[in-house]
Amino acid sequence: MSVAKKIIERHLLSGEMKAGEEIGLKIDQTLTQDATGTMAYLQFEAMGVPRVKTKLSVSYVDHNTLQSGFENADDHKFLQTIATKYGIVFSPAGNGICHQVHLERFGVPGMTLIGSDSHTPTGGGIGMLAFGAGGLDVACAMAGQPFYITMPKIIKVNLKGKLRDWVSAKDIILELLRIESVKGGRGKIYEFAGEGVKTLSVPERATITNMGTELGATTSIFPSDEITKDFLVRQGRGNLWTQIVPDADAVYDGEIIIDLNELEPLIACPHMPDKVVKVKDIEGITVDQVGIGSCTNSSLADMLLVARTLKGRKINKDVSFVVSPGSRQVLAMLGQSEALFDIIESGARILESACGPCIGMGQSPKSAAVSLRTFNRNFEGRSGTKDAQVYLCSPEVALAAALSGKITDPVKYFGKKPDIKMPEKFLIDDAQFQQPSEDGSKVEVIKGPNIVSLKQFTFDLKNNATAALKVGDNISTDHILPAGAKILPFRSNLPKISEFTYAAVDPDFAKRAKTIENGIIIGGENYGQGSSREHAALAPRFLNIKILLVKSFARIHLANLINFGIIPLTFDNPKDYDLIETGDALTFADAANILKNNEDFLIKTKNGKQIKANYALTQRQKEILLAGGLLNWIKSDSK
Ligand code: MIC
Ligand code: SF4
Repeated sequence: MSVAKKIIERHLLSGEMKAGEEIGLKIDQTLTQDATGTMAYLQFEAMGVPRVKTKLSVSYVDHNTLQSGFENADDHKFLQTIATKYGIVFSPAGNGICHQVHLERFGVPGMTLIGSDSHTPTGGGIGMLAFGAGGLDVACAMAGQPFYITMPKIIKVNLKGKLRDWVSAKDIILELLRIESVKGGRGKIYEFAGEGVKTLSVPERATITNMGTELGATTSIFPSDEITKDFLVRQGRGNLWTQIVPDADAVYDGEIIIDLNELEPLIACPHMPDKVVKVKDIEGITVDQVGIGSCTNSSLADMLLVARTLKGRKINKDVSFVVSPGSRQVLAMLGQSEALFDIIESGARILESACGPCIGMGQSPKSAAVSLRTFNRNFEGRSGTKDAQVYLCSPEVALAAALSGKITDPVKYFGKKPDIKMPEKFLIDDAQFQQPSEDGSKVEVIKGPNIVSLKQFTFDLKNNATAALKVGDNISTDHILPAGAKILPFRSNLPKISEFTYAAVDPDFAKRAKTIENGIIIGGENYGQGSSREHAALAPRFLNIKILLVKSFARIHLANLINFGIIPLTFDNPKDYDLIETGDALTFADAANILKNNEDFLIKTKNGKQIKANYALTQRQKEILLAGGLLNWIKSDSK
């Protein structure tokens, strides 16, 4: 058996480990972050469970840390009080980015983890089976419910050889993105194996599993081996290590071979993480901004590389260079050595240990800027500047650009790579994690004015709907509901945030949708890729969207649509996409009856043509839709 199958088998509550079948998994740990967490905890609260039933649940504040109004601070207080009430560890702002901190202080090989953030598979770097999910699915897991997924195919990524100097883990995942594309990973777990695995440290592995998300993968995982043990020992958690390696005769559903010796520095061009080219092929482009950080490249190893490389050098005067260490531990350890001094002296701007520029929480680049970032997403407008050209690359490539002012191949630019020595022991100080109170019954949950109560939906679709919007392929949840410093503070306020739905794609969408009783959105391939934000389903539902009809869906968004009672349909014949335009009136038989009786979903277009739509839903998912969403279903007798 593969590593992934071994862990799935140990956590299987329902279904069979056959690719394509629905399986229910027992979840050991959960994590949330503040941008999705407020909604997740409101939903958990509505379930009426007195205390979380997981082995460990952690609530992080790392996204909405810019407090330019009362909203984010209201959310933080709510999260702190609800955590202590219900048995959740609270990690306040300043502690660091959830995935980096979880790896350092909480991750355990062989355990299952779900998080209300799409980059939760970062935990795969330490041998966890970790999934991104909508906030409501995380709330359910905290209440002791299974987590349902379609059993993925397990793809072996066979790493051969060893990386050369200035080529890094980021280049491995960029290479995989080049090969597989942003939709290539759907329905798959990428399991890393082969000789090359032994040459990669836990943070390097985590860089790779983190960005497996950009492939659309269900998750990605590395074995738990001696290197994992070494990491845990240095973190003072060696007792939690267990070996989990594939059997010698492990069977996989496919194999991809990457020869690390042959890899060169790579870079993803605007505006998709899979638009990957060799750095040397686009050398010379002038760079305005460089950012090093985010949950994919903010570990101590990354930061020490930055410090050692910048020592005695100065950042190009035309480059705005920002560095965000991933956690308090990383920042404190930089402060203990000369490393922080070397970074500051080079001309860098040091940011808080948080998501920051990765989610447009500050540091939006200048108009039409070229920005090189070690982050994981470069969707159009995500930086906060609509016409910015954002490239994704390794810290090595970012450093060469920050110093030279141009896109530059670091292999040629730098000569020998500095030797980075990791400390024997990490600085361990867990004082900033707040443990929940023993008896939560007396704890008051504080809800400031930014926390707006949940809205309950019902299934009220009959036999007609109007096409409220038509969009193309690879629509991300950043397109559906943008993030950034101006919109993120309304994540706990559905009526307000829904006004921004599709704002950058069609500024009139929200107003128009509200006037339609039953709306349909028409989409292309891989609809809903990217972030796990359930607001990308909730806000459209609030605006009366009842059906999504697309060529194909991304996994987390599909689950979120069902959770909030939106019927997810796919074109039986993708060419029928051309038969519907925005504003068209569409008719069909009674929608509830179609679902109940398993009938074909036949849609009559404005011109009288008939379109067949498919719905690959389990009985459980149909019941959820007919109940008006997961929260209603959980509370109803049908469960
Ligand atoms: C992101 O990287 O897009 C986010 C912000 O971390 C999201 C979660 C969110 O939208 O709150 C994610 O990746 O799921
Ligand atoms: Fe935060 Fe960016 Fe990571 Fe999302 S991808 S969790 S915004 S650092």
